[in-house]
Amino acid sequence: MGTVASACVAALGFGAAPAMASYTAQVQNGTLQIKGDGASDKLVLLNEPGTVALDVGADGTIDFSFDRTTFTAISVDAGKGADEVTVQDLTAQPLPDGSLTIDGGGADHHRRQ
Ligand SMILES: [Ca+2]
Repeated sequence: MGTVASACVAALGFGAAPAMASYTAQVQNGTLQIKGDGASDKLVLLNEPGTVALDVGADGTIDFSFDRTTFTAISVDAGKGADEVTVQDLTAQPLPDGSLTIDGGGADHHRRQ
């Protein structure tokens, strides 16, 4: 006699990513991977004590926040478009040189201290 196991697993989750955000961000293998789409977007990377926060659209609202202990490098792939990536250091512990990679077609990035 066989038993039919019927399992209905709801694996569909609404993640932390807001639907409107044109960037996605996740930690993978110790690297915080930030990906933009083809549109022109502003991205502010806030280097805060213990946390790196991302403000997509530079509208003052934090869209993503990651614990600094979960990654050792940051990779930004801004995608196509005239993206503007700003790094703002709000802590005395700046991101180590070389740990931040910014890639993207028309990416224009600068650093504010
Ligand atoms: Ca935002």
